[in-house]
Amino acid sequence: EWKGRGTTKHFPEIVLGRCLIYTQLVRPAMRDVDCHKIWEAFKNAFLSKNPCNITEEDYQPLMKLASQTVPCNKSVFWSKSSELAHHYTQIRRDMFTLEDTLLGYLADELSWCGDSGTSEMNYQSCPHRRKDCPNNPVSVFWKLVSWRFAEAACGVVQVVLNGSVSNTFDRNSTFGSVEIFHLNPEKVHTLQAWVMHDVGGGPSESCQRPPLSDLKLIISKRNMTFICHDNYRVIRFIQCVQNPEHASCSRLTS
Ligand code: ENP
Repeated sequence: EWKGRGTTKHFPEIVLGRCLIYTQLVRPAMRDVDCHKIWEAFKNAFLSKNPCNITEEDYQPLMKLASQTVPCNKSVFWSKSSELAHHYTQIRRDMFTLEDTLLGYLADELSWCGDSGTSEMNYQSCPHRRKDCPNNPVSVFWKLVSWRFAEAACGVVQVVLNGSVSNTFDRNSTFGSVEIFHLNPEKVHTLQAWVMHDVGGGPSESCQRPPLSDLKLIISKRNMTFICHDNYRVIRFIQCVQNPEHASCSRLTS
């Protein structure tokens, strides 16, 4: 009936399993978190409810159970650069993207919804954000966790952007529409943007071009310092591990 993909197969087992892996193995400091309670709160947020009418309040019990603090200077945002940003934080284990926190880890790449008539998940289809309705279980979840992740950030924050697409800074993205407006200027003094180009990539955006000057303007108006670097060396190393033969990578050590 809906235009979006249905609930991911084995959703309950995946969420419970990811919760146990995260709290027991990935971040053992969180070993006392009760994953069964987390799963109960997660499903109660959307099961037996109209999947076009989900609210932030529906997720409040889950938010409370899974609360977590990211240390200052360790938050990493991203847009159009999911894989690279996550490789970066997998190496720099002290840094966190949203998907390196429990809530983002639980839901990463998954789809879920129920419907008001039954207490079952809908494995056939779920509402699509643009084609059906914006207040669906998945979109409301990501908007809420992204906003809370941004609001809680402190010190210097980083964003990994993709300089090889035309919408490097996209005002309609979660980063451009939710996260930058929820950074608290009383806690976050600087945003460092890393504009990464694909190794051997063609024409693209850079720190000097309009999309990035838009971002600079928004950040400066909100009283934070904006720093932008094209092809930040540290992240370039990661790209070069995947493309060791490329000429632009062999010059990197000089
Ligand atoms: P993007 O633009 O690379 O989008 C990442 C993914 O989020 C895309 O697959 C996009 O789906 C999906 N998405 C789901 N709901 C929304 C949404 N609601 N929205 C924009 N995209 C949505 O990066 P973003 O959007 O900036 O998100 C990354 C940041 O958000 C990270 O910093 C992380 O902390 C947080 P589609 O259909 O557009 O392909 C309203 C606006 O998750």
